[in-house]
Amino acid sequence: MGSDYQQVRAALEQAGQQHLLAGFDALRGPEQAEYLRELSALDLARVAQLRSVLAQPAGAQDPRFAPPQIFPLQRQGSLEPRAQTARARGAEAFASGAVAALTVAGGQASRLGYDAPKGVYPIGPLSGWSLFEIFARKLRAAGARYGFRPLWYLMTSPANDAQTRAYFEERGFFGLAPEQVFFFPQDMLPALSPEGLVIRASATSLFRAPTGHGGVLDALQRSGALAHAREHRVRQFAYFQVDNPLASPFDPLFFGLHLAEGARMSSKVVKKRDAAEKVGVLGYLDDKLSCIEYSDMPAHLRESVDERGELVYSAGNIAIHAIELGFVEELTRGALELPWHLAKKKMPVFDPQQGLVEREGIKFETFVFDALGFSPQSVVLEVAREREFSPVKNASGADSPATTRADMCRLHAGYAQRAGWEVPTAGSEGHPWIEIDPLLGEEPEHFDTHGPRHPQRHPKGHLYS
Ligand code: UD2
Repeated sequence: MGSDYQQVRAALEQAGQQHLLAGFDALRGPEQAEYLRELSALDLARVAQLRSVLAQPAGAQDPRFAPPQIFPLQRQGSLEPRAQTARARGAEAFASGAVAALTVAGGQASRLGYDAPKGVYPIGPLSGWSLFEIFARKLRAAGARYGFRPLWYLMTSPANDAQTRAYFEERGFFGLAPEQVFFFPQDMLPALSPEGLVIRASATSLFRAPTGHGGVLDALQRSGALAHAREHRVRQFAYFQVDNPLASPFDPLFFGLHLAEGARMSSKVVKKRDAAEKVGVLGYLDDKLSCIEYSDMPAHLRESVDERGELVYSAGNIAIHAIELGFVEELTRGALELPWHLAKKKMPVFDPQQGLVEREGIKFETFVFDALGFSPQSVVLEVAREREFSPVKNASGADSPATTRADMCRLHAGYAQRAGWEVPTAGSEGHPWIEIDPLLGEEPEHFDTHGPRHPQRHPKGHLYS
């Protein structure tokens, strides 16, 4: 055995991870070389840190949690004038080019069961436009509306980065200039067994998983995206997830309020549909704005209702944030300490004796909303679910392509009605099949000045493009 092997062996033994060399002798020469490269790249200090997280006792089961202060959807008194002023301020910020879009698209789309980057999924009810194409059109629309050239920072993962870039190339960046889109991959981390042993994915590779969307902060910094944004006079990021085609990154009200408040990170919320809905909930946790993930929320908090029978903890996180660039710079300057969240899952584990077997493993993730607690001021803006939130998560049932398409059709039918355009009659699914290109408008007011328009006839319904 060569000195590389000896070195790797010594390091693994010291870290208590020597099981990774089981079966090494049985590998052929090139495979041994490949596996040694993989093992040398393993950050054992990081692994030791993750092991210590695993050894920590679980957090308090009964957090002191209080609902957040919300800028509400139904506005009375001085709030509407405040909203008007904010809209003007947000529009000015967009026009000056100070706000760039930031999308997290590094997830594995495992619940959707889609074997490509989720952003490639054809979600347009009639157009078949992908999630990425819909967002690209929204960016172009915002650019035309406010008179600027939006930049788009798009986080991929090492597993889907090449496919994502190739897709944009093939489709001519959907009418954006290539230099408007900055792709950057997030980090991957090894998964551990419950005993803290690094898991193998095959005879020559380790099991690595994306680090959660909290990885976006580090990845912005490491990839040079943050420096690029600063050079291009970006001051704020409009953050959203790739799974929600109703997200409208450039919302003047949201950014106007965020800027007026001097907030460093702000969030949009919708009223939770019911106690069981799988969204995180925003609130003050020990006086800091936080989001408690649905799976971590104790049942008595989740189900708690007030005297009118309404949910007390109802500020559903739709994962749309305004994030100040300087805030990301500060957070990533030193060691960024977002808390780790552990995801215990059955995963395919390579065992040198038995080959691939299903075993329990643990993935380590950080969540971007945990940065809210570092922001001294934040705006929490309540928005209408039907306008801004319909995520594609599952292959069928709730939050699936079928429900998202139905929501898009209903929303667009309302816009078409407002503009006096023809709306087809509802189909058996209970909604008309209609879709409007975001380039024509994506808020009710955008349709007030439109004259009559003729749809493209589509076998299923009306596509206005
Ligand atoms: C997320 C929120 C939940 C709620 C909901 C709204 C978390 C943990 N939960 O639920 O509170 O707000 O969204 O839709 O955030 N991603 C990456 N890299 C990763 C992991 C995820 O880029 O390593 C992206 C992924 O591509 C997707 C988004 O983050 O766009 C959400 O990830 P998820 O589907 O795991 O989160 P989910 O649905 O459990």
